[in-house]
Amino acid sequence: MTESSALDNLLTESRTFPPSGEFAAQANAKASLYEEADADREAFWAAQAQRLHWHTAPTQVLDWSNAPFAQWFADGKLNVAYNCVDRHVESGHGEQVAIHWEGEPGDTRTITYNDLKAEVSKAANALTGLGLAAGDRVAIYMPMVPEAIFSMLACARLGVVHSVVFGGFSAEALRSRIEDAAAKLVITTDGQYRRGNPVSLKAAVDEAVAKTPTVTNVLVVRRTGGEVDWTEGRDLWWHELVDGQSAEHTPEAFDAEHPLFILYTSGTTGNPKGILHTSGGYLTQASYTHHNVFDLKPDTDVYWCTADIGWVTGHSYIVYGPLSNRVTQVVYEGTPNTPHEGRHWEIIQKYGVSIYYTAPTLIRTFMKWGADIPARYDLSSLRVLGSVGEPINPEAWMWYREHVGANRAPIVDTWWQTETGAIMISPLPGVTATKPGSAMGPLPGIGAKVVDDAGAEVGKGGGGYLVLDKPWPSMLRGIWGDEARFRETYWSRFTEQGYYFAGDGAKYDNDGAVWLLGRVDDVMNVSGHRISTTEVESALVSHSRVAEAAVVGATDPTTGQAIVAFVILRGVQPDEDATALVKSLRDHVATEIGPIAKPRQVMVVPELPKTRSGKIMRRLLRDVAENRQVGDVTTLADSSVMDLISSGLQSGK
Ligand code: 6R9
Repeated sequence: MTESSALDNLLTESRTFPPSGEFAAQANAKASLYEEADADREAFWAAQAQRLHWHTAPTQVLDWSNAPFAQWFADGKLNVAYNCVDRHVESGHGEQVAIHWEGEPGDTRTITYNDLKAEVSKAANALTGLGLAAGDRVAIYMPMVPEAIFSMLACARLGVVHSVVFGGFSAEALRSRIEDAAAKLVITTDGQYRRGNPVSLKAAVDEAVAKTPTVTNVLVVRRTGGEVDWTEGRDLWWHELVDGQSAEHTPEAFDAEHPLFILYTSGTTGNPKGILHTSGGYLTQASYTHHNVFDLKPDTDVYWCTADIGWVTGHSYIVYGPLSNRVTQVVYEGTPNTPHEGRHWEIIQKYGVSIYYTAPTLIRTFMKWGADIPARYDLSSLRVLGSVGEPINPEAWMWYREHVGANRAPIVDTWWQTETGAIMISPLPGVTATKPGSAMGPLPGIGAKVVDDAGAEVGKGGGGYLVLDKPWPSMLRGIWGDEARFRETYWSRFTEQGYYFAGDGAKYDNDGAVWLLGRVDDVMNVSGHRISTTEVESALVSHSRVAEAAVVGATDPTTGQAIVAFVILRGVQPDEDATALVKSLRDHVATEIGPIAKPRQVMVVPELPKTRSGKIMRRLLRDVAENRQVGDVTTLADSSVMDLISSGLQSGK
């Protein structure tokens, strides 16, 4: 969404949806949470930490003396996997279904907490047998199969740090992440289903680990049954190694600040950043937010978060938050239109899903497919709807409310980031009167503000940058191996005030509700996935035919933003087939980064618009990409460049 269209919404949006008395009466969250948190923030978080089982209860809450490196509950000890699995078995819920797993081809698995405990214990024993110990790193490169969740929890159980790499990423993206974290083990599958077809995954691992000497083993789950190359001594089948292990494993307690995972996310420059999260504070906030924002009732609800575990939403709202709260949840392996466009609604009907958490890009896709599709299914079990990943436009919000939520289920638009670890800004169902398109306000215990360039809070109706003005339990503890970049990226913009700079633009409306307006840096948001313009540019210039490239995110009705690339070719090849070349450039980006980074359009241009200091003026390229009149060109080193670009494009070159 462009800033001006969001502003228009904001000025015209007057609809509000107060919670029903019926919902409010049964809600987990009460308005008093805000008062409690305001009265004594640290005492509030100490109380939330009681949601967890501590082997050694913490006496400390926040230590901010070494800011911006926070410590939360530092003298406490816990085991994250014990909290997500064993304690539910010990409290008599071993027979409760933890996961209703639905494979893309239609196969299913039902996993109870007893099963989960056995599977995680076996996997933990297997990893120990491979020589892994607390502090080591493991890369998990898998589709949405149950073993992906078992693997994450097995790592957590052993204090081993996992780095989940999205299964849609390329071998090269996997390689750089393995290398950065010096991972010893990669867990993967033979292949994965993509829109009904099995495709290889193991081959990408083979390619990646050929160049990563730290990796001693590759553990492979058989999923599609496709052919795989095998390196004896290095490669191991899951069913041969893990299935025969003992289902008994005693969890050890780790310090609250013991690292739990690294998750890579795009930055404005250079390589992806390895965002580091630790244990006690992270789990406290994941659990607290999941309980209050989704109103989870563990005995009756069926929850479904449609994210992939390759993203932070999958970490915090499929694995850690929900399982710590003894959820019964649906995990779906596949795409929403396989084998038909009603697949999600069919799954909701089948399992009686009551809480559904998805992304605006998917809601807009559902809108495109038509409201008659959800209308064919019984969705009456749904009672809370969530949205995450990008600003949700009011039209999509209203469609979601009407056609999915029957004008009854509250919608929670949840703003947060890989770096924040858990939800930060969101309405509370049963408490907050919502507005279509607004994330409303910071949760109890969270400090967030909209500030101007100088760091001063803007007034009602004002816009600026979103900052987080108080440390929070699930905050990132750094960028793996790069302290300077951590300080520079998040803490150098408002040093004086000590604010965390989120990189998002935001506004207050006249009632003080927060409206997120998208990134203010060179990070694009495509279908809720963060992709940096620089990353795609680097991929393009690594192609032999490209001399220079500039990439912009153009507004797209379905994906939020779409990648549009402008390239200058190296030399001229008279007989070159332009269509074939553009295709090869798009494919090249998919190979280098992954299919999600494939540009929607590649435009071949003779020049790029640059300032005198050589900075590419993406704003002007965005005008071209969005078919707008090109804006102010006075700061261009050569003001005729835009004419050259536009005329070249019109003549179809
Ligand atoms: C959880 C997640 C973070 C970026 C963030 C912002 C955008 C996420 C949003 C939202 C508006 C929401 N974003 N949720 N924008 N409203 N409810 O998505 O993490 O992948 O790290 O992306 O996504 O721009 O800065 P991550």
